[in-house]
Amino acid sequence: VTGVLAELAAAVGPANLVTDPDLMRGYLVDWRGAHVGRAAAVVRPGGTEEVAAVLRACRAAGVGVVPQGGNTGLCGGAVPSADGGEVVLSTTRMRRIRELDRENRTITVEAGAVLAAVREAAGAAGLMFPLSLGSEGSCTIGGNLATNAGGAAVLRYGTMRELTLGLEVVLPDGRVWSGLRGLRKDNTGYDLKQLFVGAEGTLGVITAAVLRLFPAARSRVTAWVALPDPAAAVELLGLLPEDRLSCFELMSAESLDLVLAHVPGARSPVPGRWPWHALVELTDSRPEAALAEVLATVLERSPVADAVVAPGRVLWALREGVAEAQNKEGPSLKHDVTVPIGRIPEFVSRTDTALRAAVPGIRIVSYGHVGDGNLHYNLTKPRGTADDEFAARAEALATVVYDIVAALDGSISAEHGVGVAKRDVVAGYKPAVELAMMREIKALFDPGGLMNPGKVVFPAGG
Ligand code: FAD
Ligand code: S2G
Ligand code: ZN
Repeated sequence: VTGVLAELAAAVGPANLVTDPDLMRGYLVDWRGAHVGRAAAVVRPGGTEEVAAVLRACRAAGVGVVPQGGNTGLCGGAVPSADGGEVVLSTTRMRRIRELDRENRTITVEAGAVLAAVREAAGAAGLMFPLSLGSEGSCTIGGNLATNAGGAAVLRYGTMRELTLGLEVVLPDGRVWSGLRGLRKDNTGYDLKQLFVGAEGTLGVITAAVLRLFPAARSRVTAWVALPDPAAAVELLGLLPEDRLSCFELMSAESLDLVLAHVPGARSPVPGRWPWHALVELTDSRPEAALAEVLATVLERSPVADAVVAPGRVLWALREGVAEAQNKEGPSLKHDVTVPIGRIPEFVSRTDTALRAAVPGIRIVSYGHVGDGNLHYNLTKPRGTADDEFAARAEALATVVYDIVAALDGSISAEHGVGVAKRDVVAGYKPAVELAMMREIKALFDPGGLMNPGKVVFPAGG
């Protein structure tokens, strides 16, 4: 690997080739500390041509490359393996917003641009980029594309897949594909950009994208509602006006309990103890949309037990607080699942029952984007038990969860992707022909298996 280091230094400039173990450390561990890798170096290219030079050099030397953006991924996809022979390619220097085209309602950004900065740039132009994740302060557009990120506004605006019109990608052999077209219609052959959205860096490095912009929300109302059960949540969801509903997040009592215990100053918005809670947000591009009245009318004839309208930032802080709060209670066994929306109640009752029987005292931290059928069904150990004892049951408990998801025609990874964390288990829930097609595409673009080695799919026969 030392031979290639000189070439990498030449490609990105010595200051952007990091080999010092202390300086590399942050790039080698994921956000949760669940995945730790080793690397020969971290390279920080400043632009597309430098990325191409890096990939050419690594390919010639047979060195694996792990693309990394904000390193907020939750499946270990952005950290290298433990063998120490790979190079982490950090896009964080490539953060320019190249162009905002108001008439075309598009914005062209580089892969390392942070999501919050892109949302801010759209807002400054009186428009909106709607992707909304708790990690927006650190995650990058390249990572959002590579994981096909979802988040809170999917039910209104779709996932990253629906928000993207064009991509610039450096292929594993160093060729640059400039597909930065801002067209809503372009039927001139295969829709190649969609191969790279959700590929988690296994088919090439995304270096720029053309993203869709939307009218800004000029009126907004956010409410917190107490609910007796998930069936009431699904019934309420069906009563809300689809053209105004932008977010519908469900939370179990255990999820809120963790936030109240670990987020300073957090208070439940509704008095009393309720088994389920939901955050509901309506928006409209017209300033005088009288959304509070619309919401009040719906709530009156819905099965909610209590409801309160409050400033969005207060309620969102409670919702976004769950991710961090879980980390404070020992290992969070995460299951980022989705089922057809009407089957959420059946999924919850069947899986809760099975898990409470298997692990008495287990805490089921289930919350998330039920508006689009996605639930973060995360498990925390019973109070007073040892971390490693609970973590040792991860595989068996995941099988219980995923078998029920599969029985309900759902998916065992809704928005976070596969990475290494779910690579093996996903293979068990996909038809053989689908796995074969994915491997054939991987072999076509990256015959040497050097792009993000070991992530998402095993090479054929691997
Ligand atoms: P990284 O973690 O750096 O990388 C993620 C994957 O993309 C890796 O496989 C990496 O190799 C690849 N990659 C990164 N950049 C590139 C590139 N330029 N080209 C090719 N491949 C690349 N996710 C959701 O979908 N919805 C949520 O609601 C959500 N909420 C979150 C809340 C918190 C508090 C946290 C910590 C995470 C959350 N996430 C959520 C997960 C994570 O933020 C997303 O997956 C995000 O899109 C990752 O972006 P990133 O820049 O951090 O990517
Ligand atoms: C969210 C990320 C955190 C988790 O907060 O919406 O996507 O624990 C999640 O799953
Ligand atoms: Zn989420």
